[in-house]
Amino acid sequence: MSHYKSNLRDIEFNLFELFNVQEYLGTGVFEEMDADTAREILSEVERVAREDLAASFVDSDRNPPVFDPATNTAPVPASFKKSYDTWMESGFWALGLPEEIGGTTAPPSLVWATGEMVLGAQAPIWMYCTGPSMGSVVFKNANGVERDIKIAQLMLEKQWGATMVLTEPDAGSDVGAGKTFATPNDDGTWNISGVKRFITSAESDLQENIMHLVLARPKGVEGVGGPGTKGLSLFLVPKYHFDVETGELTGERNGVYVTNVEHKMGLKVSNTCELTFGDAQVGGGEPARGWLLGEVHDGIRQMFDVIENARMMVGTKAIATLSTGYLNALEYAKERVQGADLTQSSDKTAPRVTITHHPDVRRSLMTQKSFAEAMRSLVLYTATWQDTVFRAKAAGERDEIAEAVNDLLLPIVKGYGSERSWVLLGTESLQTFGGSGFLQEYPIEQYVRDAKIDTLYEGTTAIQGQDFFFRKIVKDQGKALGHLAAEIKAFAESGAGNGRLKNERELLATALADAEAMVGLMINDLMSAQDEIKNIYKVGLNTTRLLMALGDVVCAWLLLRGAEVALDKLAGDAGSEQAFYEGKVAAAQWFAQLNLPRISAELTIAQGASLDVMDLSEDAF
Ligand code: ST9
Ligand code: FAD
Repeated sequence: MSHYKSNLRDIEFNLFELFNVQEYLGTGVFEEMDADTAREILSEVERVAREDLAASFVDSDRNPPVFDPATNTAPVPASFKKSYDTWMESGFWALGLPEEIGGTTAPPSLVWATGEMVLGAQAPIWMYCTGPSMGSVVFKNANGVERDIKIAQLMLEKQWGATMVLTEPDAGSDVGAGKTFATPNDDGTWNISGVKRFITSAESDLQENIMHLVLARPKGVEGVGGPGTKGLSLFLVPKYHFDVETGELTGERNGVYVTNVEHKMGLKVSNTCELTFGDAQVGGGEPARGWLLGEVHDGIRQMFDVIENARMMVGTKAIATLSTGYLNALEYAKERVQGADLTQSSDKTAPRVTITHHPDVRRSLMTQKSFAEAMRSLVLYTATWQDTVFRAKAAGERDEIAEAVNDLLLPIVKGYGSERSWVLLGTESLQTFGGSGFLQEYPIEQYVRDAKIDTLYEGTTAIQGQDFFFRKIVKDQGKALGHLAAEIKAFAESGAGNGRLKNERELLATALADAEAMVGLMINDLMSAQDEIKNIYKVGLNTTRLLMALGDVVCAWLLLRGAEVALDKLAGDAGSEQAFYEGKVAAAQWFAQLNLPRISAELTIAQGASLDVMDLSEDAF
């Protein structure tokens, strides 16, 4: 039986009942992708994910790849290869990629809806198969250079692997501290030298070639390669050399080798590699040759095309895991008989009941349900802004507000999504199983281990909080936040829910006002830092708090919008869907009632931020 429990009904609710993507599916740039086709794709991906991809989930955790230092290889287990091959044969990985290089046009909302199911069933498959999507970043940044366009096409056609190569032992969050450097050759190629750390998918036996997208600092070239991130360029460095015209491997090994694979807490089948470039002592000692992407030295901006997508991916992975964690917990709770109903607790002969009868278990289950559904809505809502960006571009225009709102939401998806999911998987989903949750008989302990990484890679939560405040709010001059806040305010002040959501809309209005007050407070602290520089520490003490607070507000709003839709359906004859819609209303009310009042307390805490903790001597910790 599959560990993976999908929630296709709720995905479809979001896409087709809440965000109404069918209004633009089958039209314009999405002419070939109508709503029926999208539903068929979703249904088939759900089946493949649940049956084929999930099949290797346990085996690939218990029998992870083993690094062989003699050959610098780390083959994946056969079970995983089988799942991977099934996914590649399905062709669904090409959804959303440019047709010019062999992709299939599809709205990002559909791509991320499929992404949830793949990432929930066996996340490393999505990660190993991102060669074609990184090919699309190569294509986008090729700057008209024929060779790079060809490479992008080959990455799709050949289904090569690819990696994003930023991190070094002394350059993690601080990417700009990277020391790996590049020197130009006469033939237009570059030699890369250095050691990168923690590189996902840098070695496996899944693909015939791997294209590494590497940030390195050009050396000895005037005008480029200065300090910090802006001195980094992006190089394409293949594992094996190939004929750029045909894609045929030449048989020559490039001098980029995996020199270690980490032993990790979770996500074990996803190889996390030390990657050594151009070391005479490693492999055959060949130089690591690569090409500068495009004709520009603009590496960090180019890499952020990958990072933005990867941050969305990480948030979606976390949320997908919470959803299957919840549904597994729910199934267990419906069967596990333990104790008597609380109303009969003094009667020692009272019948024993399933644990769903206990108030504390119901509290836990509804907390899991409301967060899983709120954050699914958050992912798909964000994706609909990406749809808008996509449609504008296809029409030869730019929708700047859609771009900015998407940018604003990304740290919420990644930072808030991963933190809430990882915590709830441990404190609620696993807890529902009692001691059994701690056992490997059930998938939850693996979910907890596999999901922790989501708060760390692609920028830790601290980095997401800073990105959110300094870049997405301050640098944006509050435009995207203002747009979103106006929509939330309008909903709170509307008659949505015909009185049934009145209390929750009031809670939403207060929470939004408190979160906006927190933004105001932080901006004041930032301004005051012009006179007293240390006041910037007060901002830094609150950036993660603000991210989490606004995450709660946006999630509550989305759930309440969903509840409004559900109430409309319930006003008619909901038939067999009665319980589904009642569940949507209940989850929204629960989320709002339990989470929104806390934002006022968060504001009070934020207002109390003082420099005491910064003035404290390190010895006092
Ligand atoms: C990693 C991988 O952890 C883990 C999982 C891998 C899974 C497999 C791969 C899946 C990939 C999916 C591929 C899909 C491909 C796409 C498909 C498309 C269909 N937004 O603030 P400044 C830029 S990997 C956009 O001064 P500092 C911007 O150009 C490792 N751009 O920064 C900016 O210039 P300007 C992940 C942004 O102080 C420039 O950077 N590691 C954004 O120099 C400088 O900005 C990390 O994530 C943004 N939000 O450097 C590192 N932010 O301002 C985390 C910056 O002129 N650390 N730029 O526009 C950080 O993010 C730091 O804040 C820092 C700071 C490095 C940016
Ligand atoms: P550090 O940057 O040393 O951070 C340590 C702590 O300090 C964290 O809590 C952090 O939040 C905090 N901190 C650091 N700087 C600041 C600051 N300025 N303000 C506030 N707090 C701060 N990298 C790649 O390039 N490619 C990959 O494919 C890849 N895959 C990975 C896979 C795995 C399994 C892992 C573990 C890592 C991977 N990484 C990859 C690296 C990952 O992106 C980094 O680990 C991450 O960005 C954090 O860097 P660090 O580990 O050096 O931690």
